[in-house]
Amino acid sequence: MKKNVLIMVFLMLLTGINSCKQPAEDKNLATANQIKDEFRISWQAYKKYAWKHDGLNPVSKSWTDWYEKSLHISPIDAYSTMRVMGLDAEADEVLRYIVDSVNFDADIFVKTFEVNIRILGGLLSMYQFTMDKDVLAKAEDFGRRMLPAFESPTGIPYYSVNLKTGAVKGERVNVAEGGSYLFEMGILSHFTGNPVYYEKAKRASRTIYNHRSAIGLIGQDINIETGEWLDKNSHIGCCIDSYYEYLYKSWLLLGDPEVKEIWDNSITAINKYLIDEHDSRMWYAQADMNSGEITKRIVTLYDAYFPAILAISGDIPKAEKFQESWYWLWNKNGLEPSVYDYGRDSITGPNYDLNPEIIESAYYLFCLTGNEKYRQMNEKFWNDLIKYCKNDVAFTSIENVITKERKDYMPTFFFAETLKYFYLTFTPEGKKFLNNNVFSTEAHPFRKDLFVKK
Ligand code: DMJ
Repeated sequence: MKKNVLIMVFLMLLTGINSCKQPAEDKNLATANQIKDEFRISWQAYKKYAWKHDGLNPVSKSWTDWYEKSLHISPIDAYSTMRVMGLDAEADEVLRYIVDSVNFDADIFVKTFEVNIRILGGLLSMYQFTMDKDVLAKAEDFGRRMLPAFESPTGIPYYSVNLKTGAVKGERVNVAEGGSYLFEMGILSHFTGNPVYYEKAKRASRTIYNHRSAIGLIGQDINIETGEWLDKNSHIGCCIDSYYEYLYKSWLLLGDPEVKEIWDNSITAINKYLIDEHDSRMWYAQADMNSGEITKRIVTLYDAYFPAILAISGDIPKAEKFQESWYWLWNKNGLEPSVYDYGRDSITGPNYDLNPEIIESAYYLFCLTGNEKYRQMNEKFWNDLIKYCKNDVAFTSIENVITKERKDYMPTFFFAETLKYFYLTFTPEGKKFLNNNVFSTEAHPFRKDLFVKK
């Protein structure tokens, strides 16, 4: 009898101890499962209302194609998230569809930058998950169709290229459009053994770097035929962002020391001239590339990728400080506006299009600092998305973060990036995943162990 009582007390104590630890872990797992369920629901809506098209319009329950012919961007972008979430049946269906039914021999002009990060990046990541030679052949076919864009006098690609004829258009590009190819084209060269892709990408990035000012800053827009700067505003945000992102990430994955040197010199100039403490918050301002004088105290929500880059490149203090500013901005309205003038405390672009950057940075900071507050940030962002952006079939972009008026579009990066970073924040494998992979700017993950050892 006495023995039974002792066993019972012991069991009660054990349950008590567990119940102190378990609820937080259970809650995180439940959130990860909820995110996965929401992915599945949105994917079903895409399949029901937009299958074979580029994107879903969740309010009108219809579809959008970017060009005269569909490029199947949603499934290509969604694939790697399906694999990360273990949605293997959905992933296999996409794989079969892309291999058997998709053909890029289309007489259409496509935006070189966008198809690189979404289509080429998506296909390369599909290849990495499957090692299916047919997928690599698709990726190489697509990469080959992009190459004519790089035949400009400076080596910086034209704004758009015709996938069938190789004709090109658009001499004015911003630096993100002109210099964000090192990663995907480097991976394509690595997988195919053909160096031409990386060489073209590197020439483009190097040309941009070589046009830097005496104080080491670059501008925003450039003429790719003459190399003349058409917009001399220097910043880290929208329209320059992934140029910087790919300097560091490409070095991390592919190990080219010349690219690391460009990154090191660039980040030194960025931190020297663009950091702007304003109302006790830290921002990166816009400045004249020649004088370094601040020209605008404006940020775009794309700039929120920068805490993630600062964090993986080792500058945790600045990453944390900058992320705090974004968290503050999000909490003003419960979603973040696309353009914010922090100098005047005024929203100048009120839309929010389900963008991932602030969520991506919270995920990186959670993994790299271990601080629970970053997971809580993503919990807050997730709950706000559920509250303001979810409708009866999927999620939709927001016209105005103050009124919460809705648009009728779910961008393809919502599948590729936003839901992936949310999920990885809450699943127990999330930290290890960041440690073992480098994400493209579209969040397609690539395993470090398959590439160059530095
Ligand atoms: C994505 O398509 C990519 O991350 C790109 O580099 C810029 N941002 C969008 C999502 O906001």
